[in-house]
Amino acid sequence: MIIKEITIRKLKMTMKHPFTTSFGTFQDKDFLLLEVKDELGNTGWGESVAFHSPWYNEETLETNIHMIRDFLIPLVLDKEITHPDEVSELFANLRKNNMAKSTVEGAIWDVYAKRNKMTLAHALGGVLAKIEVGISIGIHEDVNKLVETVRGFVEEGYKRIKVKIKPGYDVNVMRELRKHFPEVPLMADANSAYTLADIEILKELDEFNLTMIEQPLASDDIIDHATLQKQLKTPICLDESIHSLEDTRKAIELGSTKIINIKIGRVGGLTEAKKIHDYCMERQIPVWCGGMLESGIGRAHNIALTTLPNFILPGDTAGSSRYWEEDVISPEVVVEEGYITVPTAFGIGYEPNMKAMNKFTVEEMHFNA
Ligand code: OSB
Ligand code: MG
Repeated sequence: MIIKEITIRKLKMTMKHPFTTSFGTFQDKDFLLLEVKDELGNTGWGESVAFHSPWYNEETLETNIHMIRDFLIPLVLDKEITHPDEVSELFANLRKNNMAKSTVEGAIWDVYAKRNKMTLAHALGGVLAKIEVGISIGIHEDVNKLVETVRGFVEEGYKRIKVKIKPGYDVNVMRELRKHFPEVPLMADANSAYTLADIEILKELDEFNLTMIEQPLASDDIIDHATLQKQLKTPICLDESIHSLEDTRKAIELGSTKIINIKIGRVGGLTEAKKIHDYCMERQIPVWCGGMLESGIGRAHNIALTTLPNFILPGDTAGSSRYWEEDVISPEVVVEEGYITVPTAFGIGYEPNMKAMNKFTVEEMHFNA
């Protein structure tokens, strides 16, 4: 396979509702899509999950453009690539910038699956025909409103409810939710808002039988999380701290985490995501697929990955209508009774909706062999 053309698109979409985490609130979503075309005219799509500003990790939309344009494209354009696993090897001498790498690698996985007439799920070794999904709910300062929001999603059938927490908005909130929803699988995501000084508060969360608590401590920590896990009954799940299979191995060996949230962008692509999945499966560490408020292109990659057998906990891949009035894929991602049926069309399984895509595109950059 030879990649002959690459297009980077910068898009601006607005979410239906603002989303608040312990870092702050946002509603505008600026992001990149990348399209590759091979020598036979097949196309593949990838999405950068980097945000406009570096609040989740150090990458941004602009650093991704710089990396992709100046370093990554020259390594793949007009080069013979037999299998997408080779892409991470081509990128191996460039440090970090995982979301940028994943954008390019994801598009190459898609085009590879299409030219070999298979689904991306199949190309990855996926086995599930439908996947279970949960939903991630942002901070609502009014807890009664949060209860009503949660009720709506429980009634829609989402398989697990995750809520964002932050200091001062934690034990009280989880207590209220447990009172209203005694049986629903519930979890809390702190996005790194606590330190070990808060250990007494975090221990109080044990009372609510949470499926897990996600990334309570610093975004690059695996040491303090091990100290915390020893004192908590609730399993810790790492999100921000995991950038690679090596991080996964170390965190598991230290006892910092009992569950891994795999995000394709954070770990540098599908090849690394699959390695983490396989490593965790051998050690009976459950994994699930996190979300980054993606458009349908990124969600499609998440869905394909989630068909691997150790994705035994519901992910954050809610349907297109969760955030968007109109998504950039067709058909849109639909959740029924908490399940997404994995598409059977080749590659990512959804077609780009070019009309919507053009409407949201603010800039295009073309690269030819
Ligand atoms: O921590 O999982 C997270 C959104 C943006 C950045 C980080 C996170 C999230 C979410 C939302 O929780 C997941 C989604 O619906 O895409
Ligand atoms: Mg998280």
